[in-house]
Amino acid sequence: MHETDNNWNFCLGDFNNDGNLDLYCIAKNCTGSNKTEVHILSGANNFQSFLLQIGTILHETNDNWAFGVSDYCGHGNKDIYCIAKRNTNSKSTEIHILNGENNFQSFTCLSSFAQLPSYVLVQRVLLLP
Ligand SMILES: [Ca+2]
Repeated sequence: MHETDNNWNFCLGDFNNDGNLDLYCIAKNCTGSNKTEVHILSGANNFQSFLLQIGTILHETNDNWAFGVSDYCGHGNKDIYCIAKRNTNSKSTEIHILNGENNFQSFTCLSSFAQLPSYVLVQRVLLLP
């Protein structure tokens, strides 16, 4: 992995469920895909190869954003929690959850939509085109 800067955030999570924590390197802007990108380094070989490099459905982000990794939907794949801290349309801290089931190409899991806390539901409505 090349040198990084404030455009990058890092989180640990087991992407491929092999028992080794992998390193999620999140490129917020100046990405080739013009989306927030995730580059996941394999913990099985001490982070010497990538398990996934992909542009997510989330637009480019900046220092107003923080990220975390956990299985929100309970499907066994880790989701990425994208937290918008300020300058949001809702004037509140927002959480956007990228679905780990399809390599972060959708927000949350529609199957569990009804179970989402109300603040996520509000955010989900804001995300609709
Ligand atoms: Ca792993």
